[in-house]
Amino acid sequence: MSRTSMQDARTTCPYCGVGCGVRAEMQQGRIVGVEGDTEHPANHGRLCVKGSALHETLGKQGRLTRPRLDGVEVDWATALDAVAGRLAETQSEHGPEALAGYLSGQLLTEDYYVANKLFKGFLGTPHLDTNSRLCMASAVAAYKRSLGADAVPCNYEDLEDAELVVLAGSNLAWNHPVLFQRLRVAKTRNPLLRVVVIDPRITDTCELADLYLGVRPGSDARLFTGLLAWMAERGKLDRVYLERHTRGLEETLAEARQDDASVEAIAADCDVDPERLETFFYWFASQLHVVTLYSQGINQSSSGTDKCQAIINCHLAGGKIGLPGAGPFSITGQPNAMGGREVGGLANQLAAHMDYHSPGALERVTRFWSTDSLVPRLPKGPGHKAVALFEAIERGEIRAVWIMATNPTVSLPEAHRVRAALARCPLVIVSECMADTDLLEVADIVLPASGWSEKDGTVTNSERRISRQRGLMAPPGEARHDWWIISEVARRLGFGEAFDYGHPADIFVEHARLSGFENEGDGRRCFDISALAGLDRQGYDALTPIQWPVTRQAPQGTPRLFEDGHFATSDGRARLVPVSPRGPVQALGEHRRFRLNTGRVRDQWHTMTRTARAPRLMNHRSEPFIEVHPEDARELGLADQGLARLEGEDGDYRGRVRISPAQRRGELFVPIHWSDRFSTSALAGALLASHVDPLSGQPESKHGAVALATLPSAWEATLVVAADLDVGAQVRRETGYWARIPMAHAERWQLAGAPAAAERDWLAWLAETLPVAVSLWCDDPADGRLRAAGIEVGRLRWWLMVGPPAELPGLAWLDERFAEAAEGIALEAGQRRRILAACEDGAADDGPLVCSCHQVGQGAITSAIREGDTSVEALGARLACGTQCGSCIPELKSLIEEERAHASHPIPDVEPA
Ligand SMILES: Nc1nc2c(c(=O)[nH]1)N[C@H]1C(S)=C(S)[C@@H](COP(=O)(O)OP(=O)(O)OC[C@H]3O[C@@H](n4cnc5c(=O)[nH]c(N)nc54)[C@H](O)[C@@H]3O)O[C@H]1N2
Ligand SMILES: Nc1nc2c(c(=O)[nH]1)N[C@H]1C(S)=C(S)[C@@H](COP(=O)(O)OP(=O)(O)OC[C@H]3O[C@@H](n4cnc5c(=O)[nH]c(N)nc54)[C@H](O)[C@@H]3O)O[C@H]1N2
Ligand code: SF4
Ligand SMILES: [Mo]
Repeated sequence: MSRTSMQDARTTCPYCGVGCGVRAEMQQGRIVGVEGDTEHPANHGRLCVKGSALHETLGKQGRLTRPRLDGVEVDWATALDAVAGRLAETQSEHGPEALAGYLSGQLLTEDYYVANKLFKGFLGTPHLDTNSRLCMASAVAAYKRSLGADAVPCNYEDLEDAELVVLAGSNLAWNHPVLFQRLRVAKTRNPLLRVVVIDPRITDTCELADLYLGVRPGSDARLFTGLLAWMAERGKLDRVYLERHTRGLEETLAEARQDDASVEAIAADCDVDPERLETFFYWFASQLHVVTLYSQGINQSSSGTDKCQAIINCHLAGGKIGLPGAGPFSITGQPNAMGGREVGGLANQLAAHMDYHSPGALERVTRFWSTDSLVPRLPKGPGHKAVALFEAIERGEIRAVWIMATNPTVSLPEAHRVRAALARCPLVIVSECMADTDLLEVADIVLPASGWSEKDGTVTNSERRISRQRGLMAPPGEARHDWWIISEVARRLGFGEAFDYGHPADIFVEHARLSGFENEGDGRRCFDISALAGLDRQGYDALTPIQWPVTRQAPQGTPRLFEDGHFATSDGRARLVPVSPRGPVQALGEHRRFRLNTGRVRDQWHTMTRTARAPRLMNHRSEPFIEVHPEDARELGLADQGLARLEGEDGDYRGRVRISPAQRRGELFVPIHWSDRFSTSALAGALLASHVDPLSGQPESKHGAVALATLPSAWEATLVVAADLDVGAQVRRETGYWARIPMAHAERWQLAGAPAAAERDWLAWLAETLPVAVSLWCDDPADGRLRAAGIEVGRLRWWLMVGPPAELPGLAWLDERFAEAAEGIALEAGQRRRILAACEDGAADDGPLVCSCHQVGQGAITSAIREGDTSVEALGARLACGTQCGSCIPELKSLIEEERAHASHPIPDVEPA
C-alpha cells in the first residue's frame, strides 16, 4: 500500500475521555488503518490498544440498517411518524411528565444539544437524564458546590508539571492509557515526580506508584478529611490563600476534627499502614504542585459528592489549585461526558451550564429558543435522575422513554428490575448502531443510528478540550445521524422552525451562541464558547482542538481555570464544605458477606458492542471473571480458572475464578462488560442495589454485597464454529454456563454443564446443535475427554473439545483454517490429520495474550526472558511487545519479576530503577 494512494483524515477517538486525535487511512471510502495524530495536544501521536484497533471494529456486519416498528422493519417515514405520533399521544393523554429521554456521554455535543432542546424546551418534560449520572454526577456536584461551576480546573500538562500526582480510585493504566503513558514519560523526565495510588485493588496503575495505599473500600472521605486535619495540625494550610479566595474553612476543619485525627486512627479506619499513610500526608502537605486525579473509585458511591469534596477541600486548603501542576482533577470517562454536561443533559440542568434555579435562566433560555411563531414550554424544575427515572417508569408514571447510545439494561444497578420496568413501559424508543443488544429486546421502536467514522460533530475531553469527530465514511444501509433523527421527529411534532438544522455546524453555532447569551457581569457562566459562534461550515470542519472557555478575551481557549483565585461562585470565593465520612449503604450480611467491586478491563469498552468486534481485543480477558483473594479461594475450595457464582441484590453472576493476591481479603472484583449477548449471566449491574448519593443521584456501583460459591459443573467444552453457522440459540440453552468469544474468522463458545444424572450423549447433542455432521472423532471414555470436528467438502466447519479449558491449544492455527474454509479452500491432507490437535506438528502454544497490539503471547515472552531479555526494552526489541501503546508494560514487568522469582539461576536486574 503506498501512502500516496491514500487520503488521510483527522478525527477523534470515540472511547475514553482522554480524547485522542486519530488519523485515519482511507482507501476507496473505507478506513483501512488508524494512527495517533501527532498534532493533537491530548495524545501527541499516541494511541492505546483500543484506539489502535478502531478500524477493526467497523463494517456493516452486525449493524442496524433499517428502522423497526413493533418488531417489523419499516421505512424511515413510517418510523418517524410513529415516534412523533406516539410521543404526542402520550403527552396529550398523560401530560408532558409522562415522557422521558435517557441520553449518553457517547453522543456528540450536537446530538445532545438537539435532544435536550426537544425534551426540555419543546416537549416540556424535565425528565431527561444521561448515563453520565452513573459516571460523573458526583464530580459535577462537588465542583459546582465548591468552585461554583462544573469546571475542571486542570489540563493534561499539569500531570507533567506536578511534583506529586495522586491517583484516587482510578485505574489509569487501563482506562486512560494514553494519559498513563504521558505520566510515565513525565516521571522519566522528572525523577522527583512522585505518584501515589489509592485503590483497594493492586492494579496495573501501581506500576508507576512510589506509594500505594490499599484502602478499605469506601474509606476515601475519611482519608482526605484526615489529611485536612493533619495539615491544619502541622501548620501546613495556606492561610493567605484561604483568607483571600475561600470560605468555609472553620466549619470544615471543625467537622474534620470530629473524628480522631491521629494518623493511627485514620489508618485503622482506612485499613492501611500508618507509616505509609503519614508518608502520603507528608508528601501532600509539603508539595505545592499536587494533582489529585480521581475517577469511579471516588464517584460511584452513595457519598461520592462528599468524597470529591474532601479532595477539593485539601487542595483549597493548601492553595494547590489554579497553578501549573496543581488541582483536583476529575478525569472523565466517556468521550463526551463533558460535552453532555455543557449542553445541560443532566436532569437537574437546563442548558449551557444554567440550572433551573440560576437567576433568570428559565426566562433567558425560553427567549433564546423562541422562534417567531413558537414559544418553548420549559418545565419549571429539575426532573428525575437516572435511577429515579427508571423507578418512575416502573411505577407507570413515565409511559414513553427514548433511549439513545446507552444500555440501561446492563449498566444500571438492579439491571433485571430495569429490564422488567422497560418491558412494561408502553413506549420504548431506542436509537442504536448495533443490531443485537440486550436493550433492543424491550424496544418498541428501534432507530438505526450512524456511528463513529460516519457521524460529524464535536466532543469535549477531560481537560475541556473540544475536538472534531469527522464523518469519513457513509453509514451502512439506512442508518442516520442522531441529530437528524431527533430533528425529524421535532419537525413532525410541529417544531420544524426551531429544529431547522441542515448540518451539525448549524447546531454547534447555536450552542456556542447560547453559551454566550446574556453571559456577562457578576453571575457569568464559566462555560462560554461564544467566540466560536461565528464559525461557518468550513471553519467548523477545520476546527482544531481548543479548550473552553473560548471568548473574545480568550480566543485561543483557556488551558487552566481559576489562576487568579477568582471562582465561579456568587462572591468569587471557593467553598470548603464540611464532610462527615460515611461508609457504603450496601451492607454485608451473613450470607452476602463479600464486598463487591466492579470496573473495567484494559481491552473492552462497556457493553462490548464495539470492542468485541475486534477479535484481538477479546484475547486479553475472554470470559467474564471473578477476582478472588487466594485465602478466600482456599477457604471456599475455588480453583483458579474454575467456575464460580455470585449472588447479589437482583440476580446472579457466573464467571471464571481468577485467584489474585491483588485483591484484599473478603473483597471481589468483576468486570462490567459482559451482557446477555456474551454470557449466561454476567451482569455486574444485577448484583448491585440502587442506592444513590443524595446530592448527585449517582449510584453506588463500587460497593455491592454478594455471596460467592463454586459453580459445580460436570463437564467443560470448547466449541469453535465457522462465522456463518449460527448456533447461538441452541447453545444458549445450556443452562450451566456459556460464553461467546468472537474470533477473526470463527466464533468460540466456552460451555459448562450442570452435573447431570445421565452421561451426556455428545453425538446426539452435536447432531441437534450443528448442521454439519461429525467428520473426525477421538475420545477417551475413561476421563470423558473428547475432540471432534465437522468438515464439509474438505472445509473445516466446526471443532469441539470436551475437557478442561486449560488443555485448550492456541486457536490461531484453527482460526486460519476457518479463514481458508470461508474462502472455499479445502484442508490439505496434513492439515486434516492435525485438526483435532489444532496445531502444526511440534508447534508451541503461545499461552494467554499479553500484548494486544502485536499479538504476543505469554509463552514467547517467558521464553525470551529465560534467554536473557530481562528488560521491557529488550523484550520490545526482540518481540515488539509493549512498543506500540505500552499498556502491557506493567504485565511485561510482572512477568520479568515472576521469572526472576522462579528462576533456578538468578536473572540479572537490568530494569531501570
Ligand atoms: N478499557 C476501558 N477504558 C475505559 C472504559 C472502558 O469501558 N474500558 N470506560 C471509560 C469510562 S466511561 C469511565 S467512567 C472510566 C472509568 O475509569 P476508572 O475509574 O479508572 O475505572 P474503574 O475500573 O471503574 O474503577 C477505577 C478503580 O476504582 C477502584 N475502587 C473501587 N472502590 C474504591 C474505593 O472505595 N476507593 C478507591 N480509592 N478506589 C476504589 C477500583 O478497584 C478500580 O481499580 O474509564 C473510561 N475508560
Ligand atoms: N456495576 C457498574 N456499573 C456501571 C459502571 C461501573 O463501574 N460498575 N460504570 C458506569 C459508567 S461510568 C458508565 S459510563 C456506564 C456505561 O454504560 P452504557 O452507556 O450503558 O454502555 P455502552 O456499551 O457504552 O452503551 C452505549 C450504546 O450505544 C451504542 N452507540 C455507540 N455509538 C452510538 C451513537 O453514536 N449513537 C447511538 N444512538 N448509539 C450509539 C453502542 O452500540 C451501545 O449499545 O456504565 C455504568 N455502569
Ligand atoms: S486513551 Fe485510548 S481509548 Fe482513550 S481516547 Fe486515547 S486511544 Fe482512545
Ligand atoms: Mo463512565
